[in-house]
Amino acid sequence: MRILLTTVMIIFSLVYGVDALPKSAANLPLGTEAKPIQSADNFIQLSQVIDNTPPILRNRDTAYVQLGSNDSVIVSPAQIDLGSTDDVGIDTMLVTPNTFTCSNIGFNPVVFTVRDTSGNSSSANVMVYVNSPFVLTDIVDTLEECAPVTIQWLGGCSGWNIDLSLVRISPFITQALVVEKIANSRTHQWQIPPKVPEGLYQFYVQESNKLNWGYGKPFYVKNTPPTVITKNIVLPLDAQGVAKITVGQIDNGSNDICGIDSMTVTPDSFGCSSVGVNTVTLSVTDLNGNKRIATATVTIVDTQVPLITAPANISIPTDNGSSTATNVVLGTPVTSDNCSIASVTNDAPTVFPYWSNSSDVDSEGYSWQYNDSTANSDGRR
Ligand SMILES: [Ca+2]
Ligand SMILES: [Ca+2]
Ligand SMILES: [Ca+2]
Repeated sequence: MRILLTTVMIIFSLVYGVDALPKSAANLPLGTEAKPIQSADNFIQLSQVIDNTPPILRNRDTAYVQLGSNDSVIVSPAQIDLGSTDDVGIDTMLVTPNTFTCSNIGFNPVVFTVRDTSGNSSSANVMVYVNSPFVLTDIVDTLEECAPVTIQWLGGCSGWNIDLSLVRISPFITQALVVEKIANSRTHQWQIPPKVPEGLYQFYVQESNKLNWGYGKPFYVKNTPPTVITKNIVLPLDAQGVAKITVGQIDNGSNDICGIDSMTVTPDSFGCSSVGVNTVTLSVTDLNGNKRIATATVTIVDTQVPLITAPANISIPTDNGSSTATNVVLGTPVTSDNCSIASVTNDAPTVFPYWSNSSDVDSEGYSWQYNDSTANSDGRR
């Protein structure tokens, strides 16, 4: 009978394999290794090997994770495991704790546990580094100085204090040009500051605990000179023969997005020699030191006519034996003008006829003519 059973089991094993051993062997506890062994007396025995060996851990010392858009993250065992093994089989892997939020920014100790199918387990202390990096959304490739810009970023936790910096990356400088502190926001309206040198920049966002940061896409800051608008003017010389202009008389609304630092006009002073059309240059400099010029015309006019007061009438005797007079000294007229004297002339002859009364003098007398340097004239008898 025993021989018969043995024969049946050997045949059974050969045909169906170990898994198909009789029910009493197949239902051995999980992790039990069952194999047929032939003993000296030709009997089949069932040998049980109990799994007392815990899994062999292979894991990271530190796992780095980022908070999601809901400001939390669940760490999976796969983010820590590097291929842990077990002689029989792994049943479960656990990370405890496995859920992190904004209050866990930085290093967090966790326990990584691997359990085999027999209930043996191995554990390791692991650090989970939680951060919430900023991802700045793209902005345009080029921004003009002083241009308004909307900066938006993902990441970070609500309520964080943010340092927003404008960083020049080419030509490289080590310091952020501008730092603004922003509370509790993921968007910020800003303006490219004035006096920013042209170059490649990027925005840099950093949370005040310095653990979380993010860069935006590089963009070029371009400086542009002002828009210069002029107007032409007509200007009279004053009583001293001088005309001065100010930038306000030539400027016709020049502007710059950053604001204007200074305006000059040259030349700004005119004299009698400038009567006519003159070209002036208006130069406008913005707050960033960018300069642009434009010209205008200043037409100088001399509206002040010269004044002449003829010398007093004179009565002289005729030359001896003659009815005329020669070598008459007429005197000097009194003249005035804002510009210089071009000429003082009279139409008196060298030989004066005889006039018997003053009415002849009034009707027949001679005139003085005075011309100023700007071609104005005055005449007096
Ligand atoms: Ca095991
Ligand atoms: Ca400008
Ligand atoms: Ca004059």
